[in-house]
Amino acid sequence: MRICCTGGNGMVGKSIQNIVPNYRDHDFIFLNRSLNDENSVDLTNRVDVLSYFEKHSFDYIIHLAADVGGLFKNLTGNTSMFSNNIKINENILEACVKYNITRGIFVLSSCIFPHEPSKFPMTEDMIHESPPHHSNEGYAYSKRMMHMQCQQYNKTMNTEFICLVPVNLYGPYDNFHPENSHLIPGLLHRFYNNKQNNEAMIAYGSGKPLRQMLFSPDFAHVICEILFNKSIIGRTIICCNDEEFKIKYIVSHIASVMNINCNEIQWDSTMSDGCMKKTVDNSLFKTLFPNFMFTPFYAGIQITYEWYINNLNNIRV
Ligand code: GFB
Repeated sequence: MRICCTGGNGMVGKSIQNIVPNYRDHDFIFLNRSLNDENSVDLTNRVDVLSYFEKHSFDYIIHLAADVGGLFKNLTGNTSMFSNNIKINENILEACVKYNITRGIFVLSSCIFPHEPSKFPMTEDMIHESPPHHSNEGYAYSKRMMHMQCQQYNKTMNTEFICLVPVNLYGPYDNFHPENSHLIPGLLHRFYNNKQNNEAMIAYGSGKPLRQMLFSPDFAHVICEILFNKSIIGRTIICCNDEEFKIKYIVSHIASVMNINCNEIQWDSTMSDGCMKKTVDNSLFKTLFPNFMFTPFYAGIQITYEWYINNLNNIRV
């Protein structure tokens, strides 16, 4: 099979590139935004997207590409993130239907779930129950619209579009931008620089919110397992293990991995906490993959930190 993977140069895309040798019967083509090669496509540009897919035929798609970021990017970027992601997702879906790509993986996020759900943990059928947290409603609604479209195409065009819902992803190849990144890369990068410059170790918010974390190489395996498992069609599946941590624990763990004294950490309570809790339910995933071994958080952080230190000169910021 020929598989098109959008967002091929991003954190999950790079992790899929690393496991492609396990799938020798298939051809993976990784799209990117900025390498200026024949697979560089501006996915917000409908004409570019349709002309690319007219020239290159595929059987399956893994749609990872998105205008994405952590809490603080979302807080200031809701309008542009909605607009960019709606264009990206609509262009990709239109190309899939027009050029007969009938099976694919479309990635959502646990942050698109309701901010004040009727119950915790939240299950797949609760995505549209009520509004998402205000901090990232632009991104959340764009992903919810993609989810609705996938289900519509599955119903009316007989497609097998599967929507996967990871919790907060982290790992090698992440974006370490000091302001726009997610918690773990943002903290690693800032703590590393603070340590180098003998500056105070600042973490944001109260440390009280709860987060579930998913090691991106694990998610890469999940994506490929589900894509090639033809018994799974048109479903929405939350992907996570049973761990959930307070932000304070995550920050302290990162500090200890970096040999930073946790007592040195100062909390900037003027910075937003974002959503306090977005716990989702992994029962469906565990039914489908009862033996899947997730990387424990402490191990994932160690691997991510070592990757960061070994790739300091070419990290994405
Ligand atoms: O990963 P993060 O930025 O996004 O985590 P969300 C934010 C939480 O970590 C907040 C605290 O409680 C922050 O106060 N925090 C502490 C920090 N120090 C830092 C830091 O240095 N950087 C960052 N970024 N946070 C995102 C959504 O929400 O979840 C996105 O906004 C995305 O759309 C992602 O889907 C999965 O988990 O709050």
